[in-house]
Amino acid sequence: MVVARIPFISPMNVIMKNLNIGMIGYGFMGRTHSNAYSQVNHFFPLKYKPVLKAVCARDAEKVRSFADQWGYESVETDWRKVVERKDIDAIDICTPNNLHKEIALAAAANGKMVLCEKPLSMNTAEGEEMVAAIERAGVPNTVWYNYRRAPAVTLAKQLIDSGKLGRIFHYRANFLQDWTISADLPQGGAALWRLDAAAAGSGVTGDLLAHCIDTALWLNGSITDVSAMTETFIKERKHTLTGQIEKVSIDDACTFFCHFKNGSLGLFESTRYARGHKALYTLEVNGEHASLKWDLHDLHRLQWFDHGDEGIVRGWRSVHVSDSDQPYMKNWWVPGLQIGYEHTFIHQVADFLKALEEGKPCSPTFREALETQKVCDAVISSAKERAWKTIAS
Ligand code: 4PW
Repeated sequence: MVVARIPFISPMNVIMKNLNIGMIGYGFMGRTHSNAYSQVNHFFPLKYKPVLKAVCARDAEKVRSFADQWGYESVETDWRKVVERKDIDAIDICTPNNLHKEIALAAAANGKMVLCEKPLSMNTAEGEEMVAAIERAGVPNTVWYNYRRAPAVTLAKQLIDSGKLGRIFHYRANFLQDWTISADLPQGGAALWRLDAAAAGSGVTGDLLAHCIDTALWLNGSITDVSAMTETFIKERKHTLTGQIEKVSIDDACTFFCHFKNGSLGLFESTRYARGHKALYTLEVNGEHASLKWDLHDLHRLQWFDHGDEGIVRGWRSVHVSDSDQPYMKNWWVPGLQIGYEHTFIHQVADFLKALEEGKPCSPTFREALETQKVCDAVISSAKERAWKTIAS
């Protein structure tokens, strides 16, 4: 790892070491990550300071303009150069999913830390190769499953781990959108790679349910088997790259049931055809003593029902997660004030840098994210074969 020789003092009086970031890809996620790197040291006392060293994309003019806007020191148009650069410590993979494996393997071979956008890979086989390469190289790694780090979701984890819910019976989650309903929308190319199976691997399963699965595995433990159905509502779309009408091979919608190892039942639904819903991620956990609910559109609130409350006032409580003893909140404003979606990414960078400082892994690591990939693969093959599928351990 190359670390700058000259330390400087942060506003929080911590001696800092530069951590030079080389980001590959610069779309929507490139912006969320760049913002996180820029903001993190203003709010979290950390030894490491991310430096926006290089950003890489094929279009030289567009990547230069992105670099100027976000303050990257240099640009590259070939990702292989970035992973080989001696002045880069960490590679951030923000490309479409079909490039994750190749870049991660090359980054690991060059001894770089790797932060990879979700889902980890196109499929389990690729994910296994990535885990092996990263672990062989022994480089710090993480996958950007950001919703774990919404303060109310992290609080849900604390409540479940404390045993307050008791035995868990049910876990259910939805991720609903409506942006692909028009049959005129093409597939493929820069903005629409999520609709192209060759670039994305799958549709809503890898893009949206992967988030729900990651959170579920974190909150409620392993999934043992799944039964799924998928649908592709629009069967053909023009492909942006070829100009031809081509078959659509992604899943537009997916619903699945599952068993968790702890004996609870899971129900998950995702679609890009729920008219009126733009990005509605909701989850609910029902336990013996208590239940909790969370909704991305009201991300600061955790709905909480405690059966132990006195009968005459027993009911659902809406907990506004903004007090300084609640997860991440002491680093922000004064109690009662809110933060938002972009902060989940800042929290992930803060946790990654803290883990680096302490020589610990930052969850979800590649190995942990591989578990989500296995569930996604089982879901897709269950739907295809109309059969229950066991998750390979
Ligand atoms: O990762 C997901 C994206 O691909 C996001 O969390 C939401 O859904 C917003 O855009 C898509």
